[in-house]
Amino acid sequence: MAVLARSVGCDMRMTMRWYGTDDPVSLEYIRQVPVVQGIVTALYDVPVGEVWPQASLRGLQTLVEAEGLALDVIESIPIHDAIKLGLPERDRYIDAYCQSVRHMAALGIGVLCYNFMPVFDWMRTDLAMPLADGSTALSFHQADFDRFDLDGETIGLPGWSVVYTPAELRDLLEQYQALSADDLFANLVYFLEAVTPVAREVGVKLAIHPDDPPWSIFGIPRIVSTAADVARLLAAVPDAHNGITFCSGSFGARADNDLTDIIAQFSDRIHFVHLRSVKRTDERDFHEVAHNHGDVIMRDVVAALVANQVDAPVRPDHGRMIWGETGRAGYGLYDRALGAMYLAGLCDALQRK
Ligand SMILES: [Mn+2]
Repeated sequence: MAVLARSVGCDMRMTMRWYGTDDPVSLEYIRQVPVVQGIVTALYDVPVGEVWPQASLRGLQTLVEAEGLALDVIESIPIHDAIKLGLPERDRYIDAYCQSVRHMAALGIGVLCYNFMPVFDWMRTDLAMPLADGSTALSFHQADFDRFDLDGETIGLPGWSVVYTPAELRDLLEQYQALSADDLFANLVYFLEAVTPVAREVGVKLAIHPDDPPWSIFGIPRIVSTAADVARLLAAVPDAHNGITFCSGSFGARADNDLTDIIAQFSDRIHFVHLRSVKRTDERDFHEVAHNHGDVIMRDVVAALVANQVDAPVRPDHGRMIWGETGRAGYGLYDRALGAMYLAGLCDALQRK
């Protein structure tokens, strides 16, 4: 009996995010998703700003490789607030960042997804919005967000209560509210002008993640929300190692972002791809949906990736919670596995002539 090779004809390097040994979704389960070859992960116990020890990264890589998978992408090494705020001590943290980049490169890990969003690297107002089919998904509704009370005794923001105390949050927001978008952009360019030469030297592709959601919240600046933002950033530091993560869900939360145009325009600077869909219900309202539903037309997105020969690992981004699964919001196994299969299927079909 003939054995079929996996995904004949599809060049899409499929990966899944894994949150380390505490993740309820194990590597043993991820490897059973037949199209997945690589893992996206991070060290979660290193304080922000410190060097990631190469031995710890190697330990992570060993666990991944023991399951027959490859550690393809680091998502992400967090950037210290001193760098984002442009404080005098930022150079020390940038040096540490460069050292972490060298350590991942020494292990052959070639892609680094990171973000430069102040305070919150994602925001939703509901982590388990019920959908019509009985599944749940993450959602953002501006009116709910606007009701959030910054002077409250507790942080009512879903997902952030354990990260900041209310006093810490107010203090941090005040510091960022004093920055203009151009100030924040200048701080990002300063960071990239130091890190990109190291990335080039050691062969690591930097892939900044767009803002999520792609508009300003709490009056703090956002600088990676649109195609124009991306164009400005890539032109400011023109080295090919300074690239982006194309996240269809983040860009797709704005109707004025043309996803296939963004892919075509920046194809040689897209170093990592997140694929998920959103349903936009108002200008500043959306919820996440299955990979084949909603306002992100995934066939068109995958077709654009294929047509423009984007050479980057892909992962299904957030999934819904289905079949009674519980766990980390957006990062259950089942719906991400369905997504991975759908995405790889699209790619297979589109690549066959
Ligand atoms: Mn994403």
